[in-house]
Amino acid sequence: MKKLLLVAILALGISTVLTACGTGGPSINITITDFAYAPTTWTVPAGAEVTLNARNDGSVEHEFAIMKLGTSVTPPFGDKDEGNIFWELDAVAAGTTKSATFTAPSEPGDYEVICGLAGHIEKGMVGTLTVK
Ligand SMILES: [Cu+2]
Repeated sequence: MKKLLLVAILALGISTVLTACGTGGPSINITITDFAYAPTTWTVPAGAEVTLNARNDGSVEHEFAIMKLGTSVTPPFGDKDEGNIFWELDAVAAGTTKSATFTAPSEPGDYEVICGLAGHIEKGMVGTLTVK
């Protein structure tokens, strides 16, 4: 009987570990159209492993680029801005969903999100990622 209890405890312990490994961090679900993000604000915990699921319902390709803290893009987006990108999901083709995981910044604050394709910021493709 004691042996059976031990086996049961061990089995419980193993399943707990597997569950801990299997569950991911927070996720962001975003719908992209020509030319907007929905929603336009997202909040994630600092340093979290975040899964981004971006669905492009538009008719042209779009991007989701997180700018470094304290930087923002003055349109048009160009070479001056490339170095300020913290992380980006690029080339989300029209009519598709693209997913990727990134590590949220460790520094709390409001990070600008933009689509860096020509003319897209000007048409409204701007959002805010809040890190808490
Ligand atoms: Cu775009």
